[in-house]
Amino acid sequence: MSDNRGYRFSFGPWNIHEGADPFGPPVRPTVEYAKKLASYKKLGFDAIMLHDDDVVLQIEGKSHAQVLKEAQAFKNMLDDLGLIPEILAPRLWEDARGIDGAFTANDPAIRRWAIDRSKQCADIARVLGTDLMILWLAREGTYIREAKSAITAHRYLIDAINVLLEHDSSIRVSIEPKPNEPMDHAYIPTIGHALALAHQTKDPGRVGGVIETAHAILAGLDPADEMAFALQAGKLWSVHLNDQNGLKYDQDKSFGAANLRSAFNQVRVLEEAGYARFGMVAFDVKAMRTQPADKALAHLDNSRKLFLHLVDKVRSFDTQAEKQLRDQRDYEALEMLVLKHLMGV
Ligand code: XUL
Ligand code: MN
Repeated sequence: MSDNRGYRFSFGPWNIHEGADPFGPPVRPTVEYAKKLASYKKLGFDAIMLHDDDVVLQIEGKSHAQVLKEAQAFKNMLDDLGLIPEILAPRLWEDARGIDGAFTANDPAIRRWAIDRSKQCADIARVLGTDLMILWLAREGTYIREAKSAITAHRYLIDAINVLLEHDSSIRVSIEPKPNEPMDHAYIPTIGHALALAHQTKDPGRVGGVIETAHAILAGLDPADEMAFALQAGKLWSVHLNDQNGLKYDQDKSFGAANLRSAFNQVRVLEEAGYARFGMVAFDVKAMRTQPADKALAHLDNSRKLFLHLVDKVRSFDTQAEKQLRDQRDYEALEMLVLKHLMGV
């Protein structure tokens, strides 16, 4: 049994990936779904993130009864594997109808479809036994500002969340902010936006956030501070740890791979808040495109191990010296204390 230092870890089936990018085809064969699921426990993971169509394949066109039946069969399979479903998310962005956004589409028929599919997603979550629904608002934005009314679009988002809260009295909705990609301008770019929106809904206590490292960096913000903002409000309901090399496309690099000190500070803020008691640590990471197939699970293993090393680093950090240096306002020495601790010298 591996020592997870009190944490529970999660990832999504999409984190085992064929390596395709917008400029090239897949470079690794598709890993059979059953094999993906079988790899979780071997890698030290207890939980799984899911989209509605990860649970019920080809979900569109299936009757509600059929969807719930397949969800139950999936739940039984997870139980057999000993896997906990962490979150469920409606994958609205892969349907052609959502091209101009789903909840914020100008066309009312598309908005209705998005809400109906999300309500169904809440029903699947209930069958699976999770109350946490993630909304990554992928295409809720525009390529050009003139394409939609942003004021109306934000109200549509609030309306959609209200419908979900009313539909299921126990569901919690967790918004995953991201400033861009696939859209040029996304409507909910930061956790500040997400929580402000949460407070305008009918039941703000059931609307929170999930912070992804890369998304915070893409917004030009510090991921640890974004997490701290949500934590102090009791609103950090999941994290998608990964890494990102500056303002580029969403890289989903292994946790800590680009900026170890930033990763240390993310773990530090989670430790300070006692996050392990109430949340799971999900890694939204992808193997490098150039990684051969036989080693294309290492990014998950490495992210989890790196996280655990950093937990040890946070727990063994000399907080007495930290306090003294803070009191002395000797920030150069405090910085060196951190860097030398990370380097082990
Ligand atoms: C996209 C992203 C998604 C969500 C789940 O950038 O992070 O994978 O985490 O829908
Ligand atoms: Mn994510």
